[in-house]
Amino acid sequence: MQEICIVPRPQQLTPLEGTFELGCATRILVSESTRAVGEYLQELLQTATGYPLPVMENADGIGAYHTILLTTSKADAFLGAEGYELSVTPGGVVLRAPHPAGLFYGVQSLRQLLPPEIESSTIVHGVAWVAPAVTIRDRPRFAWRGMMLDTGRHMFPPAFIKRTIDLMAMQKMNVFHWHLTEDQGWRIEIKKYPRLTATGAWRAASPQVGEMEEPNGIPYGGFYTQRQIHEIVAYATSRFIKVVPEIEMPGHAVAALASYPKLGCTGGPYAVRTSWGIAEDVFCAGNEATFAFLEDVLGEVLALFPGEFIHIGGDECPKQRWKACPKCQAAILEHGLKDEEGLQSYFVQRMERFLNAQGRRMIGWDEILEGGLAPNATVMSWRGMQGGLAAVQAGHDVVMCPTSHCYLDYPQTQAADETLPDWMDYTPLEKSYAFEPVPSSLTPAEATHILGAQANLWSEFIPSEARAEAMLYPRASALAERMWSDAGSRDFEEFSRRLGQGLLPHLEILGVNFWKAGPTGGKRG
Ligand code: TNX
Repeated sequence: MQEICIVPRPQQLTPLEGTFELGCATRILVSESTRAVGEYLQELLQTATGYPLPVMENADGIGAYHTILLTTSKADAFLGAEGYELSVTPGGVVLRAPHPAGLFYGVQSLRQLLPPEIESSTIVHGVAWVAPAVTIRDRPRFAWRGMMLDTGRHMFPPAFIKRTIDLMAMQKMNVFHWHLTEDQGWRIEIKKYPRLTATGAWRAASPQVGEMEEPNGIPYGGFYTQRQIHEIVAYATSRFIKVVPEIEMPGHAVAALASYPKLGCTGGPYAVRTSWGIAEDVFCAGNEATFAFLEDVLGEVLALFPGEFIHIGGDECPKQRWKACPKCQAAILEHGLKDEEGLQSYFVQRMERFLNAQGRRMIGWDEILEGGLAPNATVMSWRGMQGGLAAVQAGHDVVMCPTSHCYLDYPQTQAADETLPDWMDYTPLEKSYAFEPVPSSLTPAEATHILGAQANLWSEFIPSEARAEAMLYPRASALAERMWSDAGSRDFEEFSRRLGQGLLPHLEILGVNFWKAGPTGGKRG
């Protein structure tokens, strides 16, 4: 019997005798609540097969010969918000889940059971569209299965964002963390502050390949219009992916300062940065105008992103400027704060109050713990697991994405690489796969505060889409498995086989430039 290869690994899988074959008579049966997923499946299967695969209403929730039934009726509630049961037999396919999201993930599993040519964007003749008979019962381990893309350092066009969303969905990831503002570029249109994109989206140069400074003399920039963002959020929603926007504060804000210099402690002038690394210039925390500005910006952000979480950054905010700024020092006195760390904490807490009042939850990088954590904040732990651990113990929710396993901008080859700086640690596929988001010191009750994990792609050294894909895949696939599958199953050899025989051939046909290790050291794009 042929080995069944699905990534991420399903919780329970039982191979059966025989196969199911898609044919020109195959129909997709849905009810009102499952129609959208049915139409998604139709689209997925129609292009390569050329079969009509009509989507038909069938209220009784009972399959018929040669149908693919998608139903929520009589589904096992234990499967939760995202779990599903898939039964593939020679006579037909039944996909059952309590909620449409579960059906969507069942569709992703069914997709991987079919020959990889199913991914073709044109009709393929001469392929038998068979799936091995099997029953699968599956549900995710974590609710937050994220991927972050830094569009501040380098811009990726909307079509690439949508493609990334599709690939995330295929691997059952459900949070797209969109890093939209940086020292080197402000990428989101804000109607009230047009200079943010007129000025802040453009830089005079970027560092040369592999360098932190050394400008290359080539102007660079771009931004997403609100209309494009609206469309991308809708696209993600149709794939059960929540979009978490990140607006960086108080640091990583030089592009905003270049646009509105009064928001900085020195008043500028500032230029959108042309080098990587941490900037000393940050938002002035002693100026009411800063808060008014940020609340206006977030107001427009909230209208575009309906999801629960808003990311406010909070990382890498040097305190030199605040130390020398009369307004910041006055604010420390006025609010009875201890020092500049206290001021950062005041800043973040004030933004949290604003977001909570609008019915949203705030998330930030683990530096938001310094000087006292905002009362309801969720922490994204990147400098190791320690910040996340401390936050959980203080009763906060946490998303784990330590540099050690989850930073996919780090090299995956040990060979010298002049396109990357030396401070990045070697992070091969095997290392990402070995990731465990829940520290063993947590009690089961504490562990429920670990919402999940995330793959992060910072883009200082990722100037192209091809390069982005080479860095993301398949390491993101390894992390996707750690986010979805049970903690117990972590046999790297077995995973590699499943990846090589299952997911990667699909990605190949989708034209994904995934990393290929080998004598040449892989494609860099
Ligand atoms: C640290 S992770 C940063 C980013 C850089 C990244 C490079 C984090 C919150 N801050 O600004 O892009 O390292 O790996």
